[in-house]
Amino acid sequence: MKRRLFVATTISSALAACAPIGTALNNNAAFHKLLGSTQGLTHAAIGTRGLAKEYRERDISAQFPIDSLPTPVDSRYVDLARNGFRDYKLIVDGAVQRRGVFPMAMLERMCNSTQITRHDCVEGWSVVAKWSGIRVSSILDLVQPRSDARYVVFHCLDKDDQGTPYYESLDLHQARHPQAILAMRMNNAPIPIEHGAPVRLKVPTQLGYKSAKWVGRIEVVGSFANIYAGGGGYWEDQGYEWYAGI
Ligand SMILES: Nc1nc2c(c(=O)[nH]1)N[C@H]1C(S)=C(S)[C@@H](COP(=O)(O)O)O[C@H]1N2
Ligand SMILES: [Mo]
Repeated sequence: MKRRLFVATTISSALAACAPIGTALNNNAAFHKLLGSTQGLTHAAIGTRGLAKEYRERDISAQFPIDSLPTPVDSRYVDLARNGFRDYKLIVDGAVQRRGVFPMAMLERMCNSTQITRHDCVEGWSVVAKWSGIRVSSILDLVQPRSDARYVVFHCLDKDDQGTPYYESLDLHQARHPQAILAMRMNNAPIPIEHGAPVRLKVPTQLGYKSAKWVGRIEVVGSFANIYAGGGGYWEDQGYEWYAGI
């Protein structure tokens, strides 16, 4: 137990110290195995209690790379975009006491949480941006997860070339982290289409792949075992860690 705690602490401080998460490290199988073996413990120890560092306006990066599956091309998304997303509605359903339908006007009224935080992509780049949005916890307070609820799944509107949609998930504790927001604004403007308009998740305490773009529906579930390949996320289904804490 003592040894595991030591290993977990060493990993978390190593990660905190290396600003861009290095590709070499992340491609290192031994590192992944180590991280996997301490995953539960690291999560319990530091995962959701700490806050990601908040930066100043002058730290905002001039460029923010685009790094994802292609922007959705289906007619639903294209029509929404053409209309400035005025007809967009966020659906929140699953293991909730009150299914939620949040039209754009309501989301805009709820948009009251701002952060300037760093985005760390697992491929080795990091950038700072300002995000404004709605705390995921505020959405959860409204729909009220049932007692069997454990995870919040974010279903996205983009698909890969096999037709598999992007998705991500957080457990309820991570979803209630004060910096976990459904962002609607990036650097003082509506989120650009290529960065996930009209609504994307921003989770600065975890690696970039958790910050799902183009969120269309949120599903609260007891287990994600039966969703797509059961890994809890598009990249997790291909072997990435579900817990992606920084
Ligand atoms: N819907 C969706 N969200 C996504 C992705 C994606 O492919 N599809 N890629 C993830 C990854 S790996 C990163 S690093 C960030 C990149 O966000 P950006 O394109 O705004 O830089 O989005 C994340 N969210
Ligand atoms: Mo990424």
